[in-house]
Amino acid sequence: MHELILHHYPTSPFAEKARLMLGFKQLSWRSVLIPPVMPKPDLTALTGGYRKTPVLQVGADIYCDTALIARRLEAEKATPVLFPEGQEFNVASFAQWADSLVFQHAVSLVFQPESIAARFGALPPEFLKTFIADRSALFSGGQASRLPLELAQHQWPSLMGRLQQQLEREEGDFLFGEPSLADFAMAHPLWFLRGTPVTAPLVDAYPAVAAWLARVLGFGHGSLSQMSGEEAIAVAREASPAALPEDALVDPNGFQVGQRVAIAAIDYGVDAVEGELLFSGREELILRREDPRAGTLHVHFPRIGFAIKAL
Ligand SMILES: N[C@@H](CCC(=O)N[C@@H](CS)C(=O)NCC(=O)O)C(=O)O
Repeated sequence: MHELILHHYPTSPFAEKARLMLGFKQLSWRSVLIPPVMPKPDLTALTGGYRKTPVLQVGADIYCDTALIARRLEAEKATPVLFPEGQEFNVASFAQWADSLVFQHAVSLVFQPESIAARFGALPPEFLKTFIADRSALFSGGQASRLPLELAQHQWPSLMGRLQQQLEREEGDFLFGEPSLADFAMAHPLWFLRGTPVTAPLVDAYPAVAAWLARVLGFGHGSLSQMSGEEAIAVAREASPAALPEDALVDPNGFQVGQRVAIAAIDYGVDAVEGELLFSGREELILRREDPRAGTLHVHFPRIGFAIKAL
């Protein structure tokens, strides 16, 4: 059995979503810290170009995007469940909505000038410059656009008001009754807002929301120990990729196993990963690629939110 290796950095909200899912399942994992801005040479040696945070590595298998990481963790340890029986569609669809719409609100609110001053004030001004240039490159070529601050401020009371209304009921411990992926997807943007005194009141003004967030964050991060990027690459080089899943699809657009393709996120961070298509399933696509440092890798992407092109 290979160890679970999470490539991440502490301040990333999507990384916090992954860390909390690991904590929820009480898993042990290795933590590889990656830079918050490009270049990320050790990470892209593994992914082939995908640069977003976090990425999960299991031996020579690389999982991009927390929607797929959630499914890989469910396969690693079945209980407690992230996708409760009978709620699979509701939970995955809600998570997709929160990861995009609620997260967009949080980004816009956190990156308002007063909040930037509080968040980055203690750091050298060159870091802020590098960070802003990196994030504008992150958004170039993708379909996502930044939500204007005024609109985020305008809509936020409806989002929080609805959440507060649902959670203040006695049976309102978690969004779908029992804990699920939905809670982690809704929690990470709020954790992000909480990180700066300017935006924390946007969460803390809603007591049932704050109490629910404390319950979700209370799952913790599981048990972790640090690993270097170099060591993670050596793990990949020495491992053989896992057997492919059996439930392949006839690809709706006619892509064939063995074909050379490029796969890229469609919203932002659209750097394409090239390789040989090995598997096209209902939820995931798997590419084989060779890396001079990491050897033969299987890179996994969710179907939703990623485009595939023939090379
Ligand atoms: N859909 C992705 C979104 C990941 C994402 O947007 N991560 C942010 C950090 S929270 C990111 O990659 N920012 C740029 C970077 O870290 O280089 C997922 O679910 O993993």
